[in-house]
Amino acid sequence: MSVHAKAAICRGSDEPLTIEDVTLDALRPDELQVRIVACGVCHTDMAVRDQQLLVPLPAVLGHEGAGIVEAVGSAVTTAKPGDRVILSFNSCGDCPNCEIDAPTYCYNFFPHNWTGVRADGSPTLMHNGEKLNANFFGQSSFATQVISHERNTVRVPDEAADLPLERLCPLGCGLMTGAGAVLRSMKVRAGLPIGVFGAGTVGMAAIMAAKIAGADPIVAVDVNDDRLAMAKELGATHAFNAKNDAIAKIQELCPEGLGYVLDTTGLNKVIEDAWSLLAPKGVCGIVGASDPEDNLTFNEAAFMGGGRRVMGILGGDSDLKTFLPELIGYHLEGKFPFEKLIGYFDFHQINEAVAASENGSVVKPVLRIGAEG
Ligand code: CXF
Ligand code: ZN
Repeated sequence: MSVHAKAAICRGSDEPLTIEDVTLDALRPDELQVRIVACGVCHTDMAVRDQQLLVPLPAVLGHEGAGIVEAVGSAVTTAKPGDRVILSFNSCGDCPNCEIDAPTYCYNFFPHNWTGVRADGSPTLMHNGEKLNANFFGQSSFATQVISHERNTVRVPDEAADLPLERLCPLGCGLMTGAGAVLRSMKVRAGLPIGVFGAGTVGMAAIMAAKIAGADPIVAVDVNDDRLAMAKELGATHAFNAKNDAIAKIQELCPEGLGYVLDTTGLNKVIEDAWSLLAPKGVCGIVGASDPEDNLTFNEAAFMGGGRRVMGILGGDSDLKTFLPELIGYHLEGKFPFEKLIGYFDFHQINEAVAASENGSVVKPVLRIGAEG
């Protein structure tokens, strides 16, 4: 029997998203049917809408879904109907990086996440009797029902039974990316200074994680004073407005240099300035999406002489099945209060939610798509 659903269809930057009727394909053995309760809005959704990221359109986007499992394929063992799950990116499970539990760098990331169809080329969604691009990050969660895969579906641990899915959903992208950059990719050491450039979801998650790691001082840099105030609430010991001599102020605060800098802006000038602040053996992590034409320039002597490193980071090196429960654990202990970033919208307000993300009025918009109970 076909499963019918409502999904927000994206046709490009000239048109608003529209919620329309769609039909799900039959489940494959390693797939799950999930009834979506909520989904976060991430800048990567807009990058596809604007075709900076070439997922084919029209398509159903959304990659921070959370919901309740309705049905599972014959080979699925990690979740069963009725389970509460968080959805994240998909990966192949067989390549050299998946083998070492580094799936964000899956050799086959593209076919498993960004082609609009399954890795074998088959569609997961139909619209008016025709194939509709979906399977975005193995989910396409701007929809009431989705197909996900065993590898990108994480069961919510029982200890978190009281936490609403509408709060947990952004763990699957922005939050794990920022926290993972600090805790997993750069492995920030207690007592060393860190600078975080850009105070959006990723930067704020990095600041909370830097506090968990014991970094000191924790310096936030942004152009928006309200964001800087929030960064201080979440763990930044210092916050400087980039328009107001932030680099000189950081040099004054940490004359020996910073152990770590993390760029979430993707802007060349910001990355080069941040890199110039590093102490010997300092690490510059880059998570911000940049212009594909951009190249960075570093002084080679300072790079080699001080043993400095520049590290590209995808998804915070998150291994989903271990890292998402770890982050939920910090949240339950009160150390990862990411609920402060979230603003809620009803599903039909999806275009308002996208606007709120783009104009910066809400750090992490989350769409309420279905009831939890
Ligand atoms: C992604 C990039 C690839 C790994 C998971 C997170 N970012 C999405 O916005
Ligand atoms: Zn994302």
